[in-house]
Amino acid sequence: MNGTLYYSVRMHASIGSKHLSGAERLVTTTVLDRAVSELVSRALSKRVAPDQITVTIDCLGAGRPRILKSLDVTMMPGDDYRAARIAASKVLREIGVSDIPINLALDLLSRGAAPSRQNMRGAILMDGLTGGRLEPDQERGVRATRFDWTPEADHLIRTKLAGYGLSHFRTREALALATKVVHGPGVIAELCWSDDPDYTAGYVASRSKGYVRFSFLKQAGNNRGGRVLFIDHQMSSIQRLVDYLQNEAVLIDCPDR
Ligand code: WAQ
Ligand code: MG
Repeated sequence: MNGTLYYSVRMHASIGSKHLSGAERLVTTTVLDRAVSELVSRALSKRVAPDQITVTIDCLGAGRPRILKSLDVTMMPGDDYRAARIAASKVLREIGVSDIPINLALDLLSRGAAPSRQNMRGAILMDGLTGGRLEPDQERGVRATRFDWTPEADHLIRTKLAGYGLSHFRTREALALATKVVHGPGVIAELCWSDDPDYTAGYVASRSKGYVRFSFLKQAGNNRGGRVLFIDHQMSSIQRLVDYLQNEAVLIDCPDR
């Protein structure tokens, strides 16, 4: 063996042409088969059985991934999603996002952000000043891949989040994704809530404020959700950001190590 090899593992499950679930991992050879089987179990854990599960494995070679420290988590409790959206807007404004993009983002995520009014599979890239859409494909969006916790941090973050009463895999994965994306070139902030009707939590993330988590950013039973990355108006190369989100391998470490 010539050093540790890293693999990107992506799972996508669908029913007909409809997206059902997806997830990504970044692991070394020794845990590759376990990562694959965990992702397949995930695809099978939905209430409906998928028609198709695609698992794509790409060997990224022996280059060491970039290491980023996890964002700190701040909890914003409260079960009124309207109040939470106002509070989330305030956080975004403090980070430097303008009102037009904030309101547009909330509106798009509430109604299904794709032109077909479906949820998108990836994220919207939005100009943080004008609200202009910057992602190359507005139906699909841009998916962040090639990120994961380091094996040590994966263990620590489970314990740490469990201390806040947060044991769902979604929180751990969203925190890793948010940590990667807010370090992308030109990214000011991210807004996200799940498209899963049973999962009402969401967050605003940024390098300065960390991961600000709201228990309710939508009503229970609502199946609309998504992700918006707010981009610096001065950012000249969206392609550089897309390349970072899709291709740069990033491992997330815990802050207190
Ligand atoms: N890259 C970019 N966008 C994505 C990705 C990705 N890898 N995965 C999902 N999305 C987009 C897509 O539009 C989905 O419809 C939307 O995000 C929501 O995805 O407890 O579970 O997997 O603190 O439903 C946030 C709160 C949960 C977690 C987010 O997202 C917590 C969540 P879901
Ligand atoms: Mg989902």
